[in-house]
Formats: sequence, C-alpha cells, structure tokens
Amino acid sequence: MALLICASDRDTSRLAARVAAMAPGVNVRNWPDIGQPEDIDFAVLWRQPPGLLPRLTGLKAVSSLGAGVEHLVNDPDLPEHLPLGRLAGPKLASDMAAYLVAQVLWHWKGLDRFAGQQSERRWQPWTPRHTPTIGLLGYGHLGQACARAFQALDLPVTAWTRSGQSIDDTVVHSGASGLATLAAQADYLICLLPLTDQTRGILNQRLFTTMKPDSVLISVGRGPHLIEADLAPALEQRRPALAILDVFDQEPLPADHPFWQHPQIRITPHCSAITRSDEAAELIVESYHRVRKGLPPLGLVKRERGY
Ligand code: NDP
Ligand code: OXD
Repeated sequence: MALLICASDRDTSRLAARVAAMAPGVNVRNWPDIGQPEDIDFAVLWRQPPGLLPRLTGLKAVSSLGAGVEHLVNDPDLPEHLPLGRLAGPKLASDMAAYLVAQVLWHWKGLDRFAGQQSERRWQPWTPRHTPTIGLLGYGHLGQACARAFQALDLPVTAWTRSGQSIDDTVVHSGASGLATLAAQADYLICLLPLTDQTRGILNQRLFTTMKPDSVLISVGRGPHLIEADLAPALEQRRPALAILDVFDQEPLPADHPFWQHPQIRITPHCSAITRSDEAAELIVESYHRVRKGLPPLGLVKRERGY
C-alpha cells in the first residue's frame, strides 16, 4: 500500500516529505519515483501526465491536489467507479477571500489615484459615494468564504448557483434569468465557478450585455469560463469597464497575448489562492486515512455533476 503525490508542473518533493513526516507509517511516493505502481492505493494528482492512471491498477480513490477537479473529471483514464476527492481547506478559502477583497477595495476606494497624487505632492481627499454590490457566480466552499469577508465590510453580496439553494441570509439566484438579474445588479461580478460543460464559456458577450455599466469583472475560476474574443468589445462598451483576470485559456499567458497590453485588463498569474503545503499535507494525510478505512476521500466530487 502506498500514497502517490504527482503534479507534472511543479516540484512536490517538499510536500511529499511533509506528508511522510506527518504520517510515519505511510509509504509516500513522489512522482516520478513511483516504485511498483500496483502498490499505490491513493493518488493525489495535479495535471497528471498522460498514461499514468492506467498504470495505477491498485487505486482505491484519487484526489485532486487542488480545489479544481476538471483535470481528473475529463481524464478518460480515470475509472468511472473510482471515488474522486479534492483538497479545499479553510486556508485556501481565506486566501481567495483576501485576494478578492484586496482587488475590490483597491478599485472601489480608488487607491490608484493616490499613488499619482503622491508623486505630484498633491493633497486631494476622495472617497467613493456608493457602496458596491458583489455578485458571486458560484457559492461553494470558496464563494461562501469570500461572501463572509465582503459582508464583514458591510458590502452586500448576491450569489448565483446551479441549485439556487439558499445557505444563509445571502440572496441566491439560479438559471438564465437569475444570472441576468445578478449581472444587472453587481458592481463587481466575480466568477468562482468550477469548469464543467455547463459553465465553459459562461463569461460571454450575452452575459456582458446584461452587466451593469462601469462594473468590474473578476475571473478566478478557470480560463475557459471566458470567451476571450468577447472581452475587448465588451470593455469598449464599459460592460464591464475593467476585467481582472487570474486564469486563462493558456497558462502561462503567452507573451504576445493582447490581454497583457490592454488598458482595461489587469492580470495576475493564477495565484489568487494557492494550495499551501502545510494545509495540503494535513488534508492529504486525513484523506488517505479515510480511504484506508473504506471511507470516501475528503471533498468527494459528484462525478455526474462534474464538480
Ligand atoms: P465548490 O464545488 O465548493 O462550489 C461550486 C459552486 O459553483 C457551487 O455553488 C455550485 O452550485 C456552483 N455551480 C456549479 N455549476 C454551476 C452551474 N452550471 N451553474 C451555476 N452554478 C454552478 O467549488 P469551490 O468554491 O471550492 O471552487 C470553485 C472553483 O474555483 C474551483 O473549481 C476552481 O476551478 C477555482 N479555483 C481557482 C483558484 C485560483 O487560484 N484561481 C484556486 C482554487 C480554486 P451549487 O451550490 O448549486 O452546487
Ligand atoms: C485550484 C487552483 O484549483 O489552484 O486549487 O486553481
């Protein structure tokens, strides 16, 4: 029996060492040193290399190394019956909330202008007149943590989900008309959806025309949520007037991509919330112990829903 950690785009040796230190009895393997593949009964995967899964014939369950699971849900080599989990802990959610609050406050409070004024030794107090409404597309683990952070600042939050189920006092919309209602109200429209067949391309021209004039789009879910070609014309119409993008179709964003130079686009390199190795290690150990006891891994994904 062994636990495999594999991320093809980063070095996970320190994470594997941390897991091994936390769970001394567990045989921890770090890709590409996988040893006898049939020994591995639980694999924690991120952008797994093609051809790896069919070699892991002893798997009882797998987990995404992050919160997103589309790399596993869409892998034809992932057996249908295999329980699939994900690592989405409270620190990841706080990290996302901190990023979004920082982006919204920086813009709403007009902090850019003061940097310019300071360089000119100009004293010109200013404060925004209106309290903005936050619209969250997706109100799951991350969305709810972000809502709490905005609500703590007295900023009203409205959400949109698949089920439309209300979770606390937040108004939750669903369906096409609910999406249009939320987009028309939101000063900051934040995409925190998982990438599924239903959500791919959801940030498109049709949605943009329903957005509030001079609003801001913040895209932190996945790049393919956005139809990239629809964004520049929408920015010209100022619906939205600014796009803050953390995720892209192609990552890293190619150096010749027009988004880099667009005056109404701000870019961060897919780091709005990063799975920290201390939290990841704890969750991996807990998830592995669950699987060994015959329980589902942490963050069990409903495969038929895609998230
Ligand atoms: P959850 O699975 O906890 O929540 C997903 C939410 O999206 C739920 O509210 C769900 O609705 C809603 N949803 C799913 N499909 C639809 C649909 N078709 N229409 C409307 N709403 C829908 O996910 P998390 O909050 O943990 O994470 C969200 C995503 O954030 C991840 O999948 C990942 O892609 C991204 N992410 C990005 C990071 C970054 O650094 N940029 C870091 C971490 C995650 P319902 O409540 O009805 O089920
Ligand atoms: C994740 C991510 O899904 O970092 O965890 O994008």
